Amino acid sequence: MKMTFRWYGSQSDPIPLKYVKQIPGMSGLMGLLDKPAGVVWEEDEIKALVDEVHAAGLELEVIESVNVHEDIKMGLPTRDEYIANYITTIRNLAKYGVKVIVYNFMPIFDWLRTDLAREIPEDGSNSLYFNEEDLGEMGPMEIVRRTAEDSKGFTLPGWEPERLALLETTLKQYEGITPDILRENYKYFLDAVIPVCEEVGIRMACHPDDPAWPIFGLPRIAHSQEDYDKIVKLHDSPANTLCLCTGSLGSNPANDIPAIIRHFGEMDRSGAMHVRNVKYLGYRHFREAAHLSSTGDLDLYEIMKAIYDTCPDTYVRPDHGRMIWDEVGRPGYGLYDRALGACYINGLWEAICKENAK
Ligand code: DNO
Repeated sequence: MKMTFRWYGSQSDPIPLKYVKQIPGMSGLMGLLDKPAGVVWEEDEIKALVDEVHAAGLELEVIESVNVHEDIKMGLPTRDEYIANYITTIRNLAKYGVKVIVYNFMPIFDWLRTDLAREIPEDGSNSLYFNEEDLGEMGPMEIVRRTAEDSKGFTLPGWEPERLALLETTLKQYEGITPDILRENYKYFLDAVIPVCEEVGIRMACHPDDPAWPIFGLPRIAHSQEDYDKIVKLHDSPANTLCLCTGSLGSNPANDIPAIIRHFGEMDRSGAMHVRNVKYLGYRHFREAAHLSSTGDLDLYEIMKAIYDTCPDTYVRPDHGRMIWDEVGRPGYGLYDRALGACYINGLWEAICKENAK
């Protein structure tokens, strides 16, 4: 396992890389450049980021959120030009030592919450929260407005303003796109990019739908083991992998997370992992919890054991943390609780390794 940390770049992330390096056992980042979907990530920009990360004593082997343009997902004639750009980005990233690209194929919305700072009554911390009932009242335009308003001025992953500005039009364009059509468009994309990944030594890792069910009537095709079985078959290759995010998949209690990790770990399809915990509050109603198993409903020990047994070399990052100790930061991406999460995951890992070495 390589422990990593999501970081937004020195222009946008209030957490200095020096602090990230000081978290015990941190090997590197799941980093990103803040770029609109569809554009090429230029070599000089990638080099500048890689140099900065290396200078801090960290690695940059995983890049997150190279976002797929909506025209690719919708299968529009313009998709070929965006796929060509994506391929150039893959080649550019490979030149600078990137091994895994975490992306998603969700229409319009990446992750979605109805409250970015719901107080946890037990201890006064707060975390990201979702209640489908609230969503019904809000509708897509309202949720976008509220999310932007509540983000405390920070850009949020997957909520690029230029993309969401076209929300109404894009929602209309998706009418008639069924899950099967979306999958066909996905295959078209994978058939183009995966051979390039094989050539340059990069693995694509598909992030699940979050929450793990369809929203606003949009087709969503990556929220269960069955969905992912179809995705790996769309283009069967060791470069066509998954980012098994425990909290996203785990928002649906029907998903058995350790079993899903074992299933795809055994197939060598775990490109990267996001590890976090979820607390169920009702039907399609949950909040994010501290990483410690007993504070939520996922069993982090069983999750780490499944990783140890089936994909021990995968990249892991502590996913969203709560806001604690009065930290002011990007919702889900503060320093303190994610650092605690990393330490806890490392502790589980050490215990599992020692137990198995006996
Ligand atoms: C949310 C993140 C996601 C993820 C993207 C990858 O917090 O885990 O935004 O990075 O879905 O494209």
